[in-house]
Amino acid sequence: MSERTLVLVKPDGVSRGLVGEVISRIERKGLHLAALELRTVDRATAEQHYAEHDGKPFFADLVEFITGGPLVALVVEGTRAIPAFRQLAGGTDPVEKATPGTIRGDFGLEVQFNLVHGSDSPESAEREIKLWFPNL
Ligand code: DAT
Ligand code: MG
Repeated sequence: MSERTLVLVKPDGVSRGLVGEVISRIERKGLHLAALELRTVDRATAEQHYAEHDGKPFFADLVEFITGGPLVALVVEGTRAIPAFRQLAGGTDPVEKATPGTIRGDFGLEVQFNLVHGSDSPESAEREIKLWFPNL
């Protein structure tokens, strides 16, 4: 059954010129793009997006980072799109958890600068797609 997930190419991915690489991997996996936009996000949206991490020691840096430059927001669609993109992205820590062959494993070094976001559950995907693309 087809489902949708919210993907971000975070500001580090944009500044490093990896937007095409990420989109290429999404398309080669067989997933489809349902929405795509380059945008610089405000603090309120960033805080809502990462609300589950409010209060954690890295929260302030995370919001600072994600609002610090343009990012690319996408809605990606396809069979098992949510776990499929998480698989493409690799684990949160690009060195300790993400394996080579994944986006983070191939291009990331630091946890904070791990290049991409992908919704982690159907509930998160619904919430995040509403936040980023309210008209979709
Ligand atoms: P993911 O992005 O794999 O879903 P997450 O939801 O646990 O990971 O965390 C959201 C983001 O917060 C993550 O992509 C990078 C940052 N982050 C997580 N844990 C961190 C830590 N220990 N130190 C610094 N940044 C962290
Ligand atoms: Mg997460």
